[in-house]
This record gives sequence, C-alpha cells and structure tokens, in this order.
Amino acid sequence: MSTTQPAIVLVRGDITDQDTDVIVNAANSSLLGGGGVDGAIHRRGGPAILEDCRKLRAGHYGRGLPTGQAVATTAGELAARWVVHTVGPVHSREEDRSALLTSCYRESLRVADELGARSVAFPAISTGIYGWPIADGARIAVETVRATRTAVEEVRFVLFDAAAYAAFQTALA
Ligand code: AR6
Repeated sequence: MSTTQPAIVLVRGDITDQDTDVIVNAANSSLLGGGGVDGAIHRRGGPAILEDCRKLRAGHYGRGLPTGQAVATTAGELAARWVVHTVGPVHSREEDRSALLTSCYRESLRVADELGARSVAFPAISTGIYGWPIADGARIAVETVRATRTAVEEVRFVLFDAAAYAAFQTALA
C-alpha cells in the first residue's frame, strides 16, 4: 500500500449527495437504522443497504457492531460504491471516550483501504444525537485523519450546518 497524506476537503451539505467511493455512516450497534445521517443514508440508499446489514447481524456481528469499529456494505442507490458503517461513542462528561471516537475514523479508513477506495466522505461522527461537542469532535476527526496511514487520496468532511463547518475550519487551521 503506497501511502501519502490524503487531501482533506470540507464541504457544507448532505452526505448522501457525495460521489466519493465510500460514504461513512454514523450508525448504532444494531446496524438496523436510526435517525440523523443513518436515517438519511438508508432512505436514499434504499433497501439493499439494510439487507446487507441484516446479513452482517446474521453472521459475524450477531451481537451488533461494537463502538469504535467499522464494517462495509453496498451503497445501494447512492452514488458512492460502499457505505462504511461505524459506531461512535455517546458523549459522556464522566468518562473520556475520545479513544473510541478516534477509532471510528481510523477503522473506517482501514476498511476503506481494504476496499481499495480512493475517496471517503465522513460526517462529524457522534456530534448529533450522541451529543459530542462539535469543536472537540472536529479536532479528533482532523487529528486522526492526519495521523493515520492510508492509501485514500481524499478525505471529505461533509458538514450539515454552519457551526459544524466552522468547527472543522478551525480544526484544520
Ligand atoms: N449529512 C451530513 N451530516 C448530517 C446529516 C446529513 N444528511 N444529517 C445529520 N448530519 P447523527 P451521531 C450531522 O445524529 O451523533 C442515529 O440515530 C449532524 O448535524 O447523525 O453519531 C444512529 O442510528 C451531526 O453533526 O450521528 C445512532 O443511533 C452529525 O451529522 C445515532 O444517531 C452526526 O449526527 C448516532 O449519533
């Protein structure tokens, strides 16, 4: 695997519009859908994604996908080739779970490398329903991508709102 640093690109918009090889889903352990990014991906990608997720649950991931890990399925009707599902940690004020959030980005890139993907779109994992403060979530995302050896050439962070976009700009600077 030849590895150089991927270019990091910030986009304000909807992750389901992206034409990258991989779209990363901020999923939950059940892999069976939810709200936020997860809901949007399953809605636009169609039933083939859920079908693959059910197969994963019937096989190796009988107890679900553990927090911090990542696994690939088809992207169904999305423009991407694959969806890589990862489970972010729920934010806690009592316990430092940042290693798990770091793991989401690192493991997603590892799975993307296994697939031979050149471009990967990430949402700001855990910063919605799971409550992670956006500034810290952005810092962890950018630092982890910069520190990970990967053959992926472009990492695109797709931010839904102005505040998230600004947080990633600050983290990149
Ligand atoms: N495109 C890009 N970003 C989005 C989109 C979209 N279409 N929709 C939301 N965001 P979240 P989490 C932003 O809640 O915090 C689900 O129910 C959003 O503003 O999608 O990891 C799963 O099944 C936020 O900044 O994911 C889990 O149960 C970021 O994406 C749980 O939510 C992540 O928000 C996971 O929670």
